Amino acid sequence: MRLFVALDLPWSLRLTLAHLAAAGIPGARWVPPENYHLTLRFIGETPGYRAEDIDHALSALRARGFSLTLAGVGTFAKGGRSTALWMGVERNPQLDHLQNKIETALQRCGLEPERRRFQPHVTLARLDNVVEGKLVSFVQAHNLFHAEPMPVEHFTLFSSQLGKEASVYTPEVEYPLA
Ligand code: 3AM
Repeated sequence: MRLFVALDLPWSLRLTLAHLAAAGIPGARWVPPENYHLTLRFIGETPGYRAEDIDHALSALRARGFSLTLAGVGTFAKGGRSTALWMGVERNPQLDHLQNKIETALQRCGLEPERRRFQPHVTLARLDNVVEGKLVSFVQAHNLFHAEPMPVEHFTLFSSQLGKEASVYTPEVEYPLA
């Protein structure tokens, strides 16, 4: 199984993001609203016995619920090319704390530490040879975007099946926050 840990989003918020995403940016492959998520930890291909360990470790994790606010947009780039367009998150120490606890729990299960800095985001589109001018206009137009705060009452272990058009993400287990 290919696994990752993420927050899902309320439907009202998905629809708001989908509305923003209805923009013409040649080279953008928009993520379908049912796939929006905020990744806390990408795990990757996992044998069954380890998936069980991961589930136990995540079940034992205790953290408080909180609220978070999506705000601003930005892009990731690799080798000078834009690869993803995303919605950002207002600074949120409780989110960082939760992500940290998940990272620690997964390392105890034997996973290699995640080397990349946690940059919370919701990917709106993946980009191939995007028309940069259109991308810049989109970012400028939506940089001051600010969503309603959303309650975070659980986090989720997802499995992902890679597809040609879009991947299929299946919530496998939801872990409640106190
Ligand atoms: O949350 P986003 O959309 O940025 O790109 C994948 C997606 O990220 C990322 O994990 C999330 C859920 O699939 N992902 C896929 N392969 C990855 C890898 N090898 C990866 N992240 C890190 N390393």
